[in-house]
Amino acid sequence: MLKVWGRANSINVQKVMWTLGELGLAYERTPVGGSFGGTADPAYRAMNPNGLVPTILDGDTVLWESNAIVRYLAAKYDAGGLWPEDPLACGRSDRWMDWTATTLSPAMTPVFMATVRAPRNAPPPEDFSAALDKLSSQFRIIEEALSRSDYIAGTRLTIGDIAVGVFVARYLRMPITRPLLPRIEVYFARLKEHPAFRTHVMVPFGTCQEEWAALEREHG
Ligand SMILES: N[C@@H](CCC(=O)N[C@@H](CS)C(=O)NCC(=O)O)C(=O)O
Repeated sequence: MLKVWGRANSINVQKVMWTLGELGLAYERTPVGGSFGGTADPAYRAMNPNGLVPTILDGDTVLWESNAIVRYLAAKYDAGGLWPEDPLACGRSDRWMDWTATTLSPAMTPVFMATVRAPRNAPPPEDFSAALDKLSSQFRIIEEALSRSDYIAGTRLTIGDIAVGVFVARYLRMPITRPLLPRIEVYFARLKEHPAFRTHVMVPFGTCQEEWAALEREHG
């Protein structure tokens, strides 16, 4: 059976779990990382030299890097579905995976750390407002893309939605002020129609470091 290592509230683990759920594949997940530790163990490092989560084992194949894992699972188990077979359609979806990794994630991290991950009552960092503006401007790019199609690259869920969707779920649930983004709201509602998204991505993350740690223990 396919094995996954990673804690349930990691955004990168969530991409893999959501994909597995969409594909209906059986899996066994071990909570690793965060307060669970385990990522420095030599056995874990032998699989994933980065000491990060997620890592998967499919047969005798070990893979790390969440986007690479999503691409692998989609191409192997759902070519023509989650993995668009037409090269152009695939590129139009796949580009969002790179974009989230290189552009959206770096913009999201400081805001997420200052709100959800900050200790209770910690004052916001001085540059918080600029970080929030920068993050909002990235979400306006998604808002614009969704004026052309129901999903990020067409009429159905594809790999790009897995990468964008986890960030949308995080952005819309963080305790922050957001601009009006009506298409993203509709997109979020559409993603929530997917049972695997509800199960693996709509995981509570708490509003401060203390709550986060408690939820992590509860959810694995
Ligand atoms: N580029 C990597 C990033 C992996 C990553 O940064 N994972 C975080 C969790 S989201 C992690 O392992 N943090 C340390 C920990 O959880 O102990 C991927 O997409 O898989």
